[in-house]
Amino acid sequence: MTETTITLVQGDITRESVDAIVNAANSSLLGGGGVDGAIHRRGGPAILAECRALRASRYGKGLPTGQAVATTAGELDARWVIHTVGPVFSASEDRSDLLASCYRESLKVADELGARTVAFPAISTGVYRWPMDDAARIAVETVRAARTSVTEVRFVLFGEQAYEVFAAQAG
Ligand code: AR6
Repeated sequence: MTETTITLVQGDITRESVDAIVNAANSSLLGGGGVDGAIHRRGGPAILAECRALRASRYGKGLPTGQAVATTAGELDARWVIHTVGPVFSASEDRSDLLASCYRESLKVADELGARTVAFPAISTGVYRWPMDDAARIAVETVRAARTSVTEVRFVLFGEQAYEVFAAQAG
């Protein structure tokens, strides 16, 4: 296991140059809005074609929440996209373990691929409504605790507020 450096960037994850970009997908694997839409738009049709093939072969019922699976990165400046499904935030049920699982399982897939640099968005903090400060805490704690060969985890935050919240957690 190597030391994993956490870096923070404010910007659009589809512009990052890394071995693997993580997608905050949904279990259909067929695209959506937010980061998912941006990745498919900029990455081109090869990603969706592989997602469809994964559905046909392994995930007929969808990719379960908290799990992760890789495809090609199409035209993105990366070798792979790792698709993971975050939990929808619930005020009445603690789903933190599922959110942590997204980071752990994505890093496990990265290790299987041999990826050393991995960019993550703030999973579940958009359409799935997870409060940014709590999501940032879970993200940073989980990555710090992970046993992985990934040397750099880059959190790519959309907007200054998200960046500041992650900076406070990663401090
Ligand atoms: N680069 C980096 N971060 C981004 C970008 C981008 N290009 N675009 C948005 N974000 P979301 P979720 C931020 O909604 O909450 C999709 O429809 C955004 O500001 O993309 O996990 C899927 O198909 C927010 O902080 O993902 C699912 O149905 C964070 O990325 C559902 O949304 C995550 O927002 C998943 O919801």
